[in-house]
Amino acid sequence: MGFLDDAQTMFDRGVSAAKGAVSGVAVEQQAFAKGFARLAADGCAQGWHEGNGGNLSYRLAPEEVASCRSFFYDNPSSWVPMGVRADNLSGEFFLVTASGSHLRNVALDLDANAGIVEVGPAGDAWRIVWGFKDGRMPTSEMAAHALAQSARKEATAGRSRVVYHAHPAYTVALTNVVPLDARTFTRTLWKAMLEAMVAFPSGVGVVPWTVPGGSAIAEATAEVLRDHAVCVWAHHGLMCAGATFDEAFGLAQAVEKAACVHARALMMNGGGDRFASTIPDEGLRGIAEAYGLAVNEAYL
Ligand code: 2HA
Ligand code: ZN
Repeated sequence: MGFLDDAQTMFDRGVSAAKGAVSGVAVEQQAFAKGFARLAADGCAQGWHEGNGGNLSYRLAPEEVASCRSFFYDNPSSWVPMGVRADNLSGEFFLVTASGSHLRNVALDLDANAGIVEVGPAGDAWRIVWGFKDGRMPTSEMAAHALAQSARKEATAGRSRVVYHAHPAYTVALTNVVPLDARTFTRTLWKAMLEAMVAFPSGVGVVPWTVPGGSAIAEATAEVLRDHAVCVWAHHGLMCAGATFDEAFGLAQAVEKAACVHARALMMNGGGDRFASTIPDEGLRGIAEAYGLAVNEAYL
């Protein structure tokens, strides 16, 4: 739904639709918002978002904040504590999916199923400046998104902007049968198929079963994301990050493809993991050299 379809809600929040209409391209029509909606739809097409499963956040660039400002509510919401703190997010703006929203609906109605929050000066609270129509709120995993965004911003000198949480089935299934240490889990995926190491040379970290939605999973995930672009949540899903929507989505695809190959190989092999052939250890080093990858040496 375009913003003019819902002018009454906008007026209720103190926004002049007329002001927005004459001062730029609607938020929904801007490239970052289209990329956000497309990733949500693509994740659904993969079968990774049953019901309201999964969530997505994007850290706006300063010029994107500038081009959205005329559409922001005149009266933002009051500040809501995040339950975690990230100094380097002070003053940042995020487009985030709404709590309870089904990702299949994000592209159809962005300002109901997502919204933009501003992070406060202390990096420990957010307020709504756009979207989250009809009293919606940011995702239940807002704390995890905040600390993940913070960790990846730091790890990539500010390049990373997208954090994506999905429930891909083979990745989740693998957490039932593969030891949950990062080295074993990473090598299992790397050895399943060539593209795995190419896509995630820093490997994947794993957070053992943790109740979602709070600061515990947020802190454990941020610890992993300091030196990995992907964090697997045992018996739940994965959280991954990238500079672009393509990068984050491609990572999730590569992890899930490798998990799928390994799972199918186990099935073909009667359940055992002593395969007739795998990529040997020297083969992994060979991939790293051939592609010039900044590979995590501890996992070779
Ligand atoms: O329902 O995926 O992790 C959203 C989630 C919680
Ligand atoms: Zn989830």
